[in-house]
Amino acid sequence: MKRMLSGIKPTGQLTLGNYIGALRNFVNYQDDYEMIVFIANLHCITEYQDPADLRKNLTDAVALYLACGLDPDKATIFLQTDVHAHAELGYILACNTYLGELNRMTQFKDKSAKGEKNMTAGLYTYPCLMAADILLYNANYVPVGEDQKQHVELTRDIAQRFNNRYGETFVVPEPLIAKVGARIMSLSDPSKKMSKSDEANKGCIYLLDDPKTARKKIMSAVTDSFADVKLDKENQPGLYNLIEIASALSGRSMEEIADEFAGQGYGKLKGYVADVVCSELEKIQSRYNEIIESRQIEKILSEGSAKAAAIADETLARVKNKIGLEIKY
Ligand code: ATP
Ligand code: LTN
Repeated sequence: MKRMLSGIKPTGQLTLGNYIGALRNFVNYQDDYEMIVFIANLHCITEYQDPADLRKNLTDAVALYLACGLDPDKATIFLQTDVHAHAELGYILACNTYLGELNRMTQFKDKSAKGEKNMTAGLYTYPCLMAADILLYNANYVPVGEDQKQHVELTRDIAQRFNNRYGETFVVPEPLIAKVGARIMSLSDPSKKMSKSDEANKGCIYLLDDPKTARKKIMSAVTDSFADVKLDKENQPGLYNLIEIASALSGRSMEEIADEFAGQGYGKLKGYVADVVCSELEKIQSRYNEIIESRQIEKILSEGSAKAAAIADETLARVKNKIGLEIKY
């Protein structure tokens, strides 16, 4: 069975973008692949997090993984910091990555271009840690949203370089990007990705938003003044995004949905999108509440990290041996 690995940062609450672009796909893959998913808590401290908020977000993220359908009997689920090999291999890979490569990472470039102050060294070297996350497990595939493709490609370059330098060590992974929903856009600004760090909060639907709030956000989503339901990503990006959300969640094609609402006002389409989203949120939230009450999270994480550490420690030992970092007795 091929192995698949992915992670989500527990920065703030998980969003509908995380669900459609990543989480939902993990659930679909867990029957056919050996699935490893983790909570990337080391990645999220590349920017300051309030400790109490972070603790709460960690629990919520695990509970949401489970509520969305990840099954601990099928997938290995753990917290990144519970497997020490991530930080250690992250450092080793940083020593095999060039500054020029990190300078080209768009996520970092965009943040610097915005003139963000207090950017940390951790944010800069983050792709090396992400490469470690993936390479430790010899993962064949990495299901991610569009924004992470570049980081997986860098991981491939780092793995190939290491293999060339030290001999065959790492499996070179491939990114796996869904055809629909790989980049859900903000409802208030369809030129931007729907993001947890959306300060105004209006453009982002959180998986724990109460359905009334989610409906309001959808009904006031920015569209256009053409007053014509069509699939035109370039000229009607807001509308396109709404149809993509509905398509991803309903399994209907985007064309079919656009045809159904052609000639009707945007209000009707928005109402449909809201129905689809709210019914998904209600399902997720009711399971989330059960999981929080069942108090199983700690046990699931400790079993998950034991399984993960067995794989990761073996890879790390091989890496150290190849590099010549240990004395052989
Ligand atoms: P931020 O929103 O702060 O930029 P993030 O949500 O991108 O953070 P993660 O939580 O680590 O960061 O993302 C987890 C997964 O969700 C990744 O695979 C990412 O590509 C995917 N993802 C995130 N936002 C979207 C989106 N708007 N559309 C589709 N996929 C997304
Ligand atoms: N960088 C990703 C989260 C992430 C990840 C990973 C995804 C960290 N490590 C390994 C896939 C594989 C993000 O910011 N969305």
